[in-house]
Amino acid sequence: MTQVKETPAPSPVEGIKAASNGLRGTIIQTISSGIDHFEEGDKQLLKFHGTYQQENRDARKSRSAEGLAGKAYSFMIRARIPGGIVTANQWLALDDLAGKYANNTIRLTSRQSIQYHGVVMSGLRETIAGMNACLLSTLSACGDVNRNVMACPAPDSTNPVYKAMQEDAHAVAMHLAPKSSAYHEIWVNGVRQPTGVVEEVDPIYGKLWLPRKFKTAFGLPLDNCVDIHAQCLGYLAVHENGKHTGYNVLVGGGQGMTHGRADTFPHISKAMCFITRDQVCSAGEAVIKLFRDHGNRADRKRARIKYLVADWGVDKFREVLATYLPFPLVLPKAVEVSGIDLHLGWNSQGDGKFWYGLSVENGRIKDDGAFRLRTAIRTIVEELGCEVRLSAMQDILFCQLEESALEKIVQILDNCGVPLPDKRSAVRKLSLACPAVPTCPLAICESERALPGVIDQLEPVLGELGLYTEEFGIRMTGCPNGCVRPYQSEIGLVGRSGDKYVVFVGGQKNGSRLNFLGKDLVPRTEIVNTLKPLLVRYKDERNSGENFGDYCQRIGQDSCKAIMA
Ligand code: SRM
Ligand code: SF4
Repeated sequence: MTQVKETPAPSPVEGIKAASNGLRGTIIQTISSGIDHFEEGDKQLLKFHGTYQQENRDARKSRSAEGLAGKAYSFMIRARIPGGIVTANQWLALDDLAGKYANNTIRLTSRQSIQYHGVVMSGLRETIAGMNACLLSTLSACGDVNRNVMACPAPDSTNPVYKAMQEDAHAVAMHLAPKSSAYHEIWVNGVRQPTGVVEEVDPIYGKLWLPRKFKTAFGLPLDNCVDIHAQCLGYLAVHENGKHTGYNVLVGGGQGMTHGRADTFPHISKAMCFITRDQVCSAGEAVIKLFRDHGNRADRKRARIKYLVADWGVDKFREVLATYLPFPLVLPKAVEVSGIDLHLGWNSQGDGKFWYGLSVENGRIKDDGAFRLRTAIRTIVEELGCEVRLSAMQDILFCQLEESALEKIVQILDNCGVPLPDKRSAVRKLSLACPAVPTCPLAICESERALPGVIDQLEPVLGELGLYTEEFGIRMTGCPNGCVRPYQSEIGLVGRSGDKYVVFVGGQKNGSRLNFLGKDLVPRTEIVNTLKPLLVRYKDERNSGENFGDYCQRIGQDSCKAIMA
């Protein structure tokens, strides 16, 4: 008797999407009811609208001591900013909203966007409406759709590829944006919700959207500041005979994994085909539709497109992709990423204007005592009327500046107690941390609040070893989901349990490979002591020009583990 293979049941989120009435759920009814939080179904749908329901985890103890029932609910709101480009007026409006409705901070994200934290239900609609009023959206900043499309933000006109990538990123973002009318009904127009079922089928995503989130970026080989190999879909610029002829389409990057589940893992994207610039939208649509039709809808831990690439292999993926592309598949060109630029400090744009890149520690823009970063940025943008660009390294670039602006910027930063990029160690500038506690519900350990202390401990050790100016970074996350791409970093610190982290080493600054596990369950206070013997060996044994990650790769995982044991 032939056995019939059972199809696994779709995950509960699939049911929520199917019954969502075009992503409406009962969001508007809940907002109007005056309660402070949403129930599970709407919580899932809110993500498509760009917001997550969260809880202040710091407040748990004090609430229970005060006998307060329930949680301190609030919302994280994320913008969609293709290529991270924001006008001066938009920045000032975002800053106003941070003060009016959020916790007085703006969080730059690892995908060139911004987030608010701490918005309560009574300000949720006003904040999202306010963002739309300055022509920014939150639609599809989160959810099972294509998220914010990244592109290297440098306003560098000496190489036309930068502008081309920024334009193409915008075109792809608009092409892949969901066509749901629920978003404007709920947040922008305040139109009464239609009663009954809304028959809306998205032309690209269909009725059930994607099996899981989807991420896209444009990068160039010499400057992989967007970490193109961590993306579901990457467009890597190809130059032939000095001309930008198109892009290699890379598919299947991703970082998230789950401790104890060996079938989940970070994965580096693979080159699938070559396309010309006029094919960027149709190629993106083809990859998305392939994922829509073949992605895993039963197990959300294995639902990312990287698992299709890993399970099928490149040849089968290409074969299937060819059936979705509206043009013949051309094999990719021989192009690899080779560098990264942080775009910090004072730079000529090549068109008579300048930009100034400011390093923002872990992306958190706030005023805190004598350190008044939020005021400094607001003053610079107000006084210079400059365009703002956000980087995937959680930094900010002030653009289209006159030569005379430098003096003013330095003066404003100085007045506000903000260190200039050249006053920060290389390791601090190259490091990233995710928000983790208190806002992220998935955090196992601290991250944004912990990394500065780890770097404080590390800097004197680097000084002592003569490695202070060495260019390598630490990326820390409060759980294995990998929100700041820690599995590609020279040093990755991933929250494991309580105050203990997994220490990874051996990545490449330019994001071209994965690192490997060096030591598990390291208490936070022991991280620097654990790394020190490896740094000593690096200093003594490195080849000329060899960086820390390359050294760790050369001596191999077993040796690194033994040295750090
Ligand atoms: Fe992320 C979930 C923050 C970039 C992989 N991420 C979350 C949530 C929304 C937690 C949740 O589901 O409730 C975090 C909100 C924390 C908070 O309090 O704000 C969160 N992710 C972030 C940000 C803000 C980190 C940052 O420090 O900048 C980044 C927002 C980017 C943006 O503007 O869109 C952010 N997240 C990433 C990246 C990096 C990237 O995209 O280049 C990754 C790894 C790449 C990837 O997707 O594989 C990433 N986030 C995840 C995952 C793991 C997904 C998986 O494949 O298993 C989760 C968990 C999930 O989706 O269930 C997650
Ligand atoms: Fe939260 Fe984990 Fe992402 Fe950090 S890596 S923001 S702890 S989901």
